Amino acid sequence: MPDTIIVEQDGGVMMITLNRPDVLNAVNDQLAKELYDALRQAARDAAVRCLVLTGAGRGFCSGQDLRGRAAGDLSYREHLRAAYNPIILLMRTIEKPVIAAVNGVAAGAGMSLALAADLRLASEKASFIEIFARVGLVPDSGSTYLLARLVGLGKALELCYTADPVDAAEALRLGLVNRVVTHEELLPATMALAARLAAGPTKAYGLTKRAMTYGLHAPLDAALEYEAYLQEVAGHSADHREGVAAFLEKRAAKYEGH
Ligand code: T3D
Repeated sequence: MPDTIIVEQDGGVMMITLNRPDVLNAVNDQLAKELYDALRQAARDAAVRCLVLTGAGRGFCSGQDLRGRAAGDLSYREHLRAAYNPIILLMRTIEKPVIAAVNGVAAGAGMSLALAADLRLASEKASFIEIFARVGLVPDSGSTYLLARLVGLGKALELCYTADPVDAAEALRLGLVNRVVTHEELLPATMALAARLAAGPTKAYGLTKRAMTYGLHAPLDAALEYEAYLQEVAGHSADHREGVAAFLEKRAAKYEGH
């Protein structure tokens, strides 16, 4: 049983709650491992068709546990390779929608975790801080890659140089989050969206994520070719057959995710 996260399943939705509220869900090695294991489990389990990541208490995640590193630990490079990079890669490649429900501060690698989700819903109490410069570090865990793609290079560098907090309203204006809701509405709104996505054509969603990710760094001709290839795959799915049948029969589609 994990100790630093809570894993709950509601229908096709798996919710993972980072659960070290006393330190705003700072990431220690145990949390990193438990989070990675939960994501792996979700990736393998066909019954999980959407993931939600949130934080317990008043924070989303304050990044690396600054009390957790000791002399004799792995080098920074090895630590990132071992603890963070596998989580970020898995979040970006898991072929199911991943939603971050950002309930409070998301700082440092905690902001990177939010950025690695497909969609971000934010409470009005959420804030985002590329806090690394305050402790003399480089943004990591995907922040240098993901932030500029969301808000543009100039804004991304400003946020990283200043390490100033971005509140929820500004995050929405910048395109850093998809939606801002009241604090009380955050989980209901997130779960409603997650349930809707979990009832969708999971196979097609997964391929969409793969194609979009590929398209971020591919030339147009290669992206078009890759879309055509993935459409061939989607075109043979049961969900595609069901979608067309539902249209012709004038009824709602009942997707099974394959
Ligand atoms: O391998 C490697 O190590 C490299 C990887 C690096 C990845 C990174 O994420 S580097 C960045 C690490 N994170 C930070 O520098 C953030 C540190 N936290 C803060 O600056 C502030 O806590 C916040 C701005 C996030 C929130 O401020 P505030 O005023 O709302 O809360 P607080 O009072 O500072 O924090 C509440 C408690 O949580 C407090 O403990 P206390 O005094 O009540 O016993 C605080 O010490 C603790 N806490 C918050 N963040 C961390 C933490 N404890 C350990 N590590 C933390 N990251």
